[in-house]
Amino acid sequence: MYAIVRELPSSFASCVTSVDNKTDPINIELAKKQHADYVEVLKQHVKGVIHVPADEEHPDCCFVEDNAVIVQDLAIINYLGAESRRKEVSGVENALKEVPVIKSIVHMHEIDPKATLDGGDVLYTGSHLFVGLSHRTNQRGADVLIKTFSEKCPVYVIKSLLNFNALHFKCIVSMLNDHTLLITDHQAGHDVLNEIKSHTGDHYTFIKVPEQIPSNILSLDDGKFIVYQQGFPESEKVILEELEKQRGVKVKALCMSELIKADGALTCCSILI
Ligand code: CIR
Repeated sequence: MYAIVRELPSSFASCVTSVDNKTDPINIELAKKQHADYVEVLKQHVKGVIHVPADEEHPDCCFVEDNAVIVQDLAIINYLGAESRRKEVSGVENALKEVPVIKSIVHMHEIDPKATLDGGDVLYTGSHLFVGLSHRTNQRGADVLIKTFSEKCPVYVIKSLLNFNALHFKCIVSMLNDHTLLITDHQAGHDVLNEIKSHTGDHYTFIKVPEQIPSNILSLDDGKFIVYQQGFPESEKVILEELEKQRGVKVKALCMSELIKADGALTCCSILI
């Protein structure tokens, strides 16, 4: 497995965010350190890490997950929901050209100029691809994924997220392995769970975590090792009990406080291929 990451720019504090950071502004040096710690963990668990240099014109550029969706050998370069982020994708596109398994790259904007989509709204489990509609991802964006990937795997559109205040689908649900998902134990999570079940029956086991932010974990080594957010003791209890103790998953907590201030989750800082 390869990972694409992008350095955190010094302009990071000008990112798009819904968090009110006035009283506790983003500490850039700490953010860079937290991001570097994340990359260090990745290095120990993937075959190669491809580094894309930071782009100071695009404060959110380190959130590479949003830039592309990849299924097997085919990559779509997204047209992001936030206008200020749309031009950041070229750096990631260049990196994708270096990855041997990627055989073709298409551009969402050329398939449908009205489609918008952030990769944070897409969960590809290996068996299914789920795309959540959100304030960033519209139906036409989801339609591009259906058109492009349906021959490779079933694509399901999840609509219930629109009733809630979450930025992305993967702020609510993330993957441990191809049969197990972590989901937030709030109404948004319950609705998403029911929608996923309506498409896939009992294919997935769901592990419910009490808080929203820690429902986004980074799963590596086919789910045998995970990174989770430090600082959420209620959810940590579930992770230690149900993942580490019961399933033998190796776990690592990382403090990503400064990235959380930018609405950043754990999955969003890498593209895993
Ligand atoms: C944004 O609002 O677009 C960025 N500040 C955060 C993006 C986080 N992306 C993700 O979770 N996939």
